[in-house]
Amino acid sequence: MGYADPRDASYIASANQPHADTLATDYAHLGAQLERRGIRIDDVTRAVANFKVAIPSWGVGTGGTRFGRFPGIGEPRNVFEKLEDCAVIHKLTGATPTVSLHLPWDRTDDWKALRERGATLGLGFDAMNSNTFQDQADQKQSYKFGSLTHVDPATRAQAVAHNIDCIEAGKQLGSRALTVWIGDGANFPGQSNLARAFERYLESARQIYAALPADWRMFIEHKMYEPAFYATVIQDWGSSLMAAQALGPKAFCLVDLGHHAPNVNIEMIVARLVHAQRLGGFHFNDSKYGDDDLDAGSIEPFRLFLVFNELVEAELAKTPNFSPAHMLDQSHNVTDPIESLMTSAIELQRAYAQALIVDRQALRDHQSANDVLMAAQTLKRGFTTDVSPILAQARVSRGAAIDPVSAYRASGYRAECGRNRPGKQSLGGGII
Ligand code: RM4
Ligand code: MN
Ligand code: MN
Repeated sequence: MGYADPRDASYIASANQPHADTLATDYAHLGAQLERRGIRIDDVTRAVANFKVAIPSWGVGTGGTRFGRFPGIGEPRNVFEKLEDCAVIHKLTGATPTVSLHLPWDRTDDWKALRERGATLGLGFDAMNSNTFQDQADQKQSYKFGSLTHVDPATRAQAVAHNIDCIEAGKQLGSRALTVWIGDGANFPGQSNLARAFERYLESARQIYAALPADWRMFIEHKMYEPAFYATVIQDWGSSLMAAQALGPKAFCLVDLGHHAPNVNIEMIVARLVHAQRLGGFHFNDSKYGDDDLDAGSIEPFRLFLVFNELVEAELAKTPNFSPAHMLDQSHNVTDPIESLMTSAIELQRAYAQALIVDRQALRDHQSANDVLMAAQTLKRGFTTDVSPILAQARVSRGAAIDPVSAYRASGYRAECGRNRPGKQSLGGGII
């Protein structure tokens, strides 16, 4: 099988060629349809083309579950190889110009070289993620019983120092945010003093916050359970918001869609955090039961649309301090991670486009008149419109692919990685 670099502009242009006429027809048809609703299709396309989402560095390797992991072909073996894969995703979708790193997983002794390689590939660096939910070989104190909230001050100090390290590395990469998710909590009632653990969290988080450069933000990520199965210290948006408000104006809440109980109304959480001006950003993914980390929009696309509906409302309301970071946080256990990440980035753009084409004036009028049925129908009409031609046209405007997955498959990139990345792949269980 031949190989063509899918990041090459002329490769993408030739892959687009057979689809160009169909796209022009479909786009014109949708344009006429939207015009009857008073919407200019090119405005929507432009907004979609400007939509960006960060790729999680840990998402380009094949994931697993606690029962095992089935490695894929040619997985990246270090952060430099991860960047290569991220560049494929970005060049083919035009939607993912940044990468979010996780330390120590992505540690390198040359941050400058990494930043330069990123720049060459057209990639920058989004939020840095700290990891105090696993022990590393060279570490003095164990996180078995917690990190930022541990009862032992030495363990808390070590966890704080690691977060400050992440900020230092991020500064060299041009990142401007730190995401803190801790697994701290209890597996049994009585194991931990629930009130004191939160106080210890605030005390540790204050030290991290103090190390943030002036133009950085700190994202506090809540999660209901796992690995703590009885009580997690930062378990929901209430604790997250209290912590953000206690820390100061650079602290924000991060909503990972998979970190809630099934059926929780996430779009309402988004609306409340927008109101509090503390919505820092998202880890997008999808789930059926828990923190499943499935591809965004693959299980509950309507929920994703409703989240984007709140974001569009916030944009239109010109909410102060509103610039949520968009990041994916997924684990690809049975698909090619590059294909899943491209598809997921596009699903976010789809939800955004669907929300943009909602007739807002009609919606307001129906809401004011208490016309429940028409309000619901007006909102849903955005969701039921096939906006695919807008998404494809937005990609074309960025020099990206009309059909990213088929262009990627035809390039032979994965097989080429299989040849260029020999060596033993990890066979251990777990999410990494
Ligand atoms: C957690 C959480 C964090 C991610 C880790 C790998 O469940 O979602 O954001 O860094 O997983
Ligand atoms: Mn997450
Ligand atoms: Mn998670």
